[in-house]
Amino acid sequence: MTTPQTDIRHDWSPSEVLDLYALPFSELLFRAHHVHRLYFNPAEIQISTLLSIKTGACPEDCKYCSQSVRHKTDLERESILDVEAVLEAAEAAKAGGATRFCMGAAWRSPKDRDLDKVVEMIKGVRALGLETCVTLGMLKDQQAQRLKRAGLDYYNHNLDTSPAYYKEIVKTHSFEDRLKTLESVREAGLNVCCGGIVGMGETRRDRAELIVQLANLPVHPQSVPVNNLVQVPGTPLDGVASIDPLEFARTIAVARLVMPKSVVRLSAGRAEMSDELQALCFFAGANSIFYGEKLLTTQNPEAARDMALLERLGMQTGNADPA
Ligand code: SAM
Ligand code: DTB
Ligand code: SF4
Repeated sequence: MTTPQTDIRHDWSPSEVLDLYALPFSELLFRAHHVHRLYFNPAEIQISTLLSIKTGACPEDCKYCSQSVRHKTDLERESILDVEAVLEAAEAAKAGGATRFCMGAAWRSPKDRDLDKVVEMIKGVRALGLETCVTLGMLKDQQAQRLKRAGLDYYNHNLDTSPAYYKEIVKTHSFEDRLKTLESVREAGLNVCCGGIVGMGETRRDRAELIVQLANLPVHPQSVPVNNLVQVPGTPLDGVASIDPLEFARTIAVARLVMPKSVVRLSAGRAEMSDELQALCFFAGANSIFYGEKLLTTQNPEAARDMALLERLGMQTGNADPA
């Protein structure tokens, strides 16, 4: 048997990543699980709770998203929430066992006055003893620095798919724009949460090229969300062929292998997944989930179902800190 690749690399080529994808399924999962155990307690899962702090009416045209003003979805738009309402939700998330509270806004990029309120939210959530994450769209350097000064722990900004396929999915901003924001966030000293979506009609090569882009960033994102597309009626991607569940598990395993120390989050799409597929994903190296009945605008599994699943699997919630 070849020794699993365990060093931290930033020079992955698409063909190497495609070779990992092409391994026999059990071999790929075995290798990924082996690497997972080198850095993490395999029985531990980090849980984050999400809240949409500004919903809908986004000027961008991302084909997967319920919140674009260009798509006719049933979503009710909502202007930015009051700080008190956000802190109430954060307290409830903490009481439910979450260790991180993630706040998402449907903006192309925040205005400086939008950040005034977000800064208050970050300070308040931190004071409750929770880690903080926000996802607000594209940032300028000084905005990222301001969020860092407010005490923000993580900024989420996904690359979403391969550079080539990105152009098919989003026309109002570019893959390069995404990379620029990631640089501002990294330079500000914030932890980076960056991953993508599968099941958008992309090829395996697109998935491999997304993973190459993530792994070849100057620092691996500390958190890598892997979302399975939630198909939303009224969005252009509603009705696209869904991804084979085993291919989804392979994607988790490949992400784990090339970013061994990153926390890999089994993100959107769990409500539509079987318990068995989720168990396979945890074995393949996923060690974080979104917890609570709602993602941003779509359904997540009920908290009780998740707790029951973790118990059946003999897993516990925790920080999933690298060993
Ligand atoms: N507007 C900001 C942005 O685009 O970065 C933040 C919010 S946006 C909703 C955050 C991420 O959610 C997207 O980058 C995408 O990865 C994910 N997402 C959005 N809609 C999704 C869907 N229907 N299914 C799966 N993931 C989705
Ligand atoms: C991420 O990668 N997934 C989360 C979080 N980052 C912000 C969002 C998932 C959104 C799923 C669709 C929705 O609920 O609107
Ligand atoms: Fe707007 Fe973000 Fe949705 Fe794109 S993914 S439409 S930027 S909220």
